[in-house]
Amino acid sequence: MEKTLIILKPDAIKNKHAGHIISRIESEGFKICGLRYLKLSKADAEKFYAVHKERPFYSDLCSYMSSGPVIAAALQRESAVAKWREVIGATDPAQAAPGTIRALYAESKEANAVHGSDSAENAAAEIAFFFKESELL
Ligand code: FUP
Repeated sequence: MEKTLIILKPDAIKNKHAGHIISRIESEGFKICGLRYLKLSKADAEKFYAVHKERPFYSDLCSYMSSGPVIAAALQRESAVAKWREVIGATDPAQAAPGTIRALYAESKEANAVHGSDSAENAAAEIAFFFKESELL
């Protein structure tokens, strides 16, 4: 069993897609190990996305991710990282396969509804960013 860290981004919450996305988490066979509803500070977002700090969109992305509440969740499943990335689709919703979460719900490359860890190693670090070990069930 593998874990991944996902975020329902501010657009998903604002557009009232959270219920649909959580339902999809369940129907795709993920177990929810941890769940938090919170608002990131700009500094939190900068820390979370530090790997992208040289990219041109970094500052706008961090402002966006701290612009409203998000839901962060730690999910478990066989091949959780790859499976979640398959379920969410490509970064750019215009490129996302039909039926994927980003094709259904994303507004743009930045406001693209959901985050998913890109490796098991990064998932462990991202889960630790949001959750204490004792908060994971
Ligand atoms: P993904 O792993 O699909 O979330 O995509 P990336 O790692 O390529 O991008 C990381 C974050 O940067 C995503 F939240 C989307 C955002 N992004 C932009 O805001 N603009 C871009 O041009 C590309 C990515």
